[in-house]
Amino acid sequence: MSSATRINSVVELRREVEIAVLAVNSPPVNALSAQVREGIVEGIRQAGADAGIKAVVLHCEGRTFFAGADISEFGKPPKHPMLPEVVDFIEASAKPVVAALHGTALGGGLETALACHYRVAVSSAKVGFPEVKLGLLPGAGGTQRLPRLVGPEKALEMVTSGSPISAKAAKEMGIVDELVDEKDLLASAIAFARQVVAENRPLKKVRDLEDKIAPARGKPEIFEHFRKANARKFRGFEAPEYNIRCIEAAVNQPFDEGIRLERQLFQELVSGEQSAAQRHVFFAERQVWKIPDISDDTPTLPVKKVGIIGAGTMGGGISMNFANAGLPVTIVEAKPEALERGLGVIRRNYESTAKKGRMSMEDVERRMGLLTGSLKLEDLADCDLIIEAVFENMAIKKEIFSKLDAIAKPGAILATNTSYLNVNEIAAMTKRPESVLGMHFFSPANIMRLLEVVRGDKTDKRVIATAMQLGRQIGKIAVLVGVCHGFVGNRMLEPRQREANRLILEGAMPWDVDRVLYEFGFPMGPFAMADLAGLDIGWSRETSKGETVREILCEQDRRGQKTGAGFYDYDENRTAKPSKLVEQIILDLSAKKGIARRTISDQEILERCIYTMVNEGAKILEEGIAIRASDIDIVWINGYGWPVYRGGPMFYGEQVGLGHVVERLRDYEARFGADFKPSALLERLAAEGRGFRDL
Ligand code: T1G
Repeated sequence: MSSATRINSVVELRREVEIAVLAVNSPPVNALSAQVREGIVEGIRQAGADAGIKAVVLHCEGRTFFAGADISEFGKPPKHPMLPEVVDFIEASAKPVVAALHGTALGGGLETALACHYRVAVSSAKVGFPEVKLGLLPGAGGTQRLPRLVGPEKALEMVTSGSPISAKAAKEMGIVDELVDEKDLLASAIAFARQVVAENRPLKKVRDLEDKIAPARGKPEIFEHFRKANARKFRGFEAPEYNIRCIEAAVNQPFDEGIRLERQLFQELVSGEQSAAQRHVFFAERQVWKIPDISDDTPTLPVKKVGIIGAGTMGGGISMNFANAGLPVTIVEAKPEALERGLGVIRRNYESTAKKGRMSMEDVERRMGLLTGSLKLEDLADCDLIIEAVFENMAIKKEIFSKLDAIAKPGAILATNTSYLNVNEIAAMTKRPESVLGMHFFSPANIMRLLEVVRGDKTDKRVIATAMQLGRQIGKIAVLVGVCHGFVGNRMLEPRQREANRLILEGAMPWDVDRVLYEFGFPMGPFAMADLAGLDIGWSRETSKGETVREILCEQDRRGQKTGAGFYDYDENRTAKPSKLVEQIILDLSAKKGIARRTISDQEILERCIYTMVNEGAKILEEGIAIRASDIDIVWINGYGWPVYRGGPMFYGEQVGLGHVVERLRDYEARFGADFKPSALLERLAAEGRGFRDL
């Protein structure tokens, strides 16, 4: 090795005889911050000016090639050179620049690589354009260079899905020129650069490529078809359409024209509400793991064997998570037929995944092989973690925990999957409350990403650290919450349900409320959701008094989709239609309750359903049930279908303005009572002109 020049604190230029290595080291993920951008441009400039240098290798140290632009810089005053300037500078270099890819070359990182004249990668590398997940588009030439390399169809898929592809697939698609040895990326990249020089290969500028886009020119049907095929998936999101327009421009307009449009559309998105919300979610998803009084180096307890009590819908789904992670699971049921049914459901689940080609039959057998059924609690004596997932009844749960206390080995973690009940009361049934906590999964538990980890008053920090780590290990996003009725998610669901039920008695119809929340971005409204889940959950004819619409519907055997009728009528394709009969039931009940129905605006429906949630969230923060407001946002986005492009209820409250939320709540309080009384925290923040993020 000959010599090195430090360009700045994160970039160094090393000379390997006639090849220069531009080495970047900006942990944790070599984000393309202002310093990195500056260093790259200066490095290319110096290499260009050095006659002895024939080519440049762009290489990142640490775990990955550039993982994209520095997301934390968005929304702040621009610092030049901006990334578009950097990529143009690289591409315009008179000497070949070879990008050496490892880790995750994403977003601006891949755009930087596409501006290089050649790209080599280790097989484990991944490349992709995740910008759409941030409500953005590749704003440094990616939407114009990618289709020139891979064609419009593949480019559309990559920029609208945001999913990375493997280096192998990238090689097949022409993004990567050569796959090199895992152990020796830099040496292989230098050797490749030497070969380029030795063979006097041309400076391959992606911007000049035509062969992949020319065949699609003047064929708008390609894009129309793509839009139609993905309309449902893209519903509510702005960014996908902006990405499609850029790819369409890449095919039909000269490169620089396309770049101009890309720049304009990028600016529109980056300064918009949706991207601000999705960037908030990006960082919020990384904050949830940080617990102020439990440091990252808190020792965790070994979990090699898991026990699940209950093989019903929740118990079965929970078991699959651990089997998927390679952990042996013993599932205990009270009756043999229930156990058999539970294991049968799990096998059918796996087999249907295999039928869709997303798992091999060997995989199915291996995971089923990790599951052992039992009818005896005693068989859980050697488990490191036991999760109770039985019927939501306090007496039953208390009985189970007092038995478990006598059976489970010392140090075993005892968790309850309760959705509402007091974890401290359950823990008090044992002599080891420090080992008891809640692990609240969401149905279907093998699919839903959210896990509420419920911290009891006496739960040990190592037990919490272990549960959070396990959550990550089984692919969940774990949020630590405190003990209260319904924890965070279900507690905030109650005011929304309450208002929805009131609104249909005051003048709206179920399909009005559902339409407003559907258009807001939820996958479905509360009444369609109730029909899907079944209206008779927790209902019995003996105790039914016909005092709510739901009770009356159940009394008339309208139990939801499963009976073809609930709040809606359902046809043979389970398509929901507003029901004249339900309308009459509601009108009659309003009259019976002496409620004078009135016209209710969509805005009132939205405000009463959403602002009451924000208010409840503020109370949750006041009580310390949630560590931070963004945790509440993550709960609602990953557990209750809150649209990610609205950032979560607390972020949305801030975007609307807490002052406005308080004003609207006060108005409803004056008209409808104390349920709308703004929480003290909300009042204070509004008065001080501050937000939850300032807490
Ligand atoms: N900018 C700023 N910080 C980032 C970052 C980024 N691009 N990527 C990661 N971090 C931080 C993250 O907040 C965390 O910080 C730490 O790094 C480790 O991340 C113009 C517009 C690369 C797959 O969207 O997907 O380029 O919490 O915990 O699980 O066209 O990070 O430790 O303080 O996630 O190993 C496009 C985003 C940007 C990729 C690694 N790029 N990053 O996952 O670690 S937009 C992205 C990721 C763009 C241009 C456009 C993942 C990862 P802290 P981590 P990980």
